Amino acid sequence: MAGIDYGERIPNNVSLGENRRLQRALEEWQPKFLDWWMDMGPTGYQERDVYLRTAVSVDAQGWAQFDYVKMPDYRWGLFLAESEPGRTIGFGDHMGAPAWQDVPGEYRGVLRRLIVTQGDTEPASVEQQRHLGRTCPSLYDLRNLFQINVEEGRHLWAMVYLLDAYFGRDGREESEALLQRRSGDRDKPRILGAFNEKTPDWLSYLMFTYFTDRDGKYQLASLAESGFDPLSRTCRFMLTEEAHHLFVGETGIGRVVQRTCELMREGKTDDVRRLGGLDLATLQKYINFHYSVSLDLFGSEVSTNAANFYTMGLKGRFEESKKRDDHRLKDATYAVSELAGDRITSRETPALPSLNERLRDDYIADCRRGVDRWNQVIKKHEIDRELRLPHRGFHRAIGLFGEVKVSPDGRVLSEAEWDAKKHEWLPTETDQAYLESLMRPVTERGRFANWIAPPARGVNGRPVDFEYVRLA
Ligand code: BYC
Repeated sequence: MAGIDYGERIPNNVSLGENRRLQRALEEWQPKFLDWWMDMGPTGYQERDVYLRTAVSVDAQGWAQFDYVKMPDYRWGLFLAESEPGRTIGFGDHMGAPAWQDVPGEYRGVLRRLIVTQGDTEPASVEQQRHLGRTCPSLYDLRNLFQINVEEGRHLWAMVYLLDAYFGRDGREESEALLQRRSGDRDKPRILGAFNEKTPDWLSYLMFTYFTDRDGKYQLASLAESGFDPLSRTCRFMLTEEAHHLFVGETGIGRVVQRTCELMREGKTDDVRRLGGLDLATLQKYINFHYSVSLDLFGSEVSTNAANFYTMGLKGRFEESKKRDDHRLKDATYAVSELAGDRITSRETPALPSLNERLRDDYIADCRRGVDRWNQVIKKHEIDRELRLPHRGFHRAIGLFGEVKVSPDGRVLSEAEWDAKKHEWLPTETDQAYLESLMRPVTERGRFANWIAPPARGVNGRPVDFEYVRLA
């Protein structure tokens, strides 16, 4: 087990104490991070005790401990998964060579860009979620929100470590810039589209943790295959924490679906808004929105960047090491969507530039599994309705489908047809206003807002009515 030295100012398992220059750089960055956290992190509750998990080792058995912590006192640390002795690069032109322990000079710029893009999403999501504490549906949910927020903060630390440790002055400048961009800001926005959208209510938040955090899972898993070993090890440990974020999204939406079905049955109506619930039609619109903006996060279907990342050995495929092929893909092909007039077809395309699309396909299959589980809940209530993922071309801004309008069932539409229908497919101002009217805080132990069912169990073996956040 690789222990973490809590005696040091920045808990870590990277022998930080032996690198004075890096330690000083990070100790200088730490107060700036805390200023950012106080300015842009969760509003309210900063002085409250929250029942949080903190990473204490990278051991698969018991890597975390749970206790009450005030968020600004959270021990954000630097943890890398154990190194694998003799690890070699698993794909691309350098396949079989020893994994790089330092940045390969010729790939410095590209690698920095990848790390910055990943790093930028972490503080962005904290900024997007900062006002949600005010309207929490329960203490249990409030605690989960804060758990995710502090861990996204730790993921920012993880990327800043790589920048400061391996990219010299440029890296330190990027670390500063990560604290300066702001989600949704016109002049200095976050890098990727979905991270500049608002997360104004708890349904959007649960959708975000289901759909957008899941992009995180796939991107991190691809970076965990990297030939640059420190990046690979960092991402491997981040994935351990990420699992909880996805759990919050999947079970959260599942609980909303559950409550909606209960209300539909009790009131013998589809229109559960009358009963203070969220109707399935509204849930479908939020799925349509969050799924489509998250699909954009995979980049264009055909991308030279993606081909280069792979050939250079910097970013692999999802579960690269489990695949049985040559891991170079120079002669391979992959089926990618194409537009033929107003028809959507697919065409075999060289595999290397299609890697974004391939990762998007893996992601789509994973998204579908959760939707199937929500549909099981609906079925159990003997309700003859289904939630669906819209067509991949629906409401896209990046890549092939950014140029056309596509209906949820995959028909290419004229602008006029789109304008006439879009209010049926995407949340409207009226939907948003209704949702906001439901967002009233519930902070009594064991109580839940009317629009969401309680979870099946509490956190870390604690009961559902545990005092997850101490309000006094
Ligand atoms: N918005 O060649 P293309 C997470 C840019 S989430 C704005 O198609 P490429 C998390 C692109 O940057 C995971 N711009 O794309 C979740 C490029 O610009 P340049 C985050 C976009 O490079 C929840 C140009 O368009 N991690 O961890 O193949 C909470 C041409 O693009 C977008 C990563 O993303 C967009 N959606 O792929 C907390 C991994 N899409 O270079 C955390 C690192 C593309 O021409 N990033 N563009 O100026 C990457 O691997 C790649 O940068 C991307 C884009 C997959 C994002």
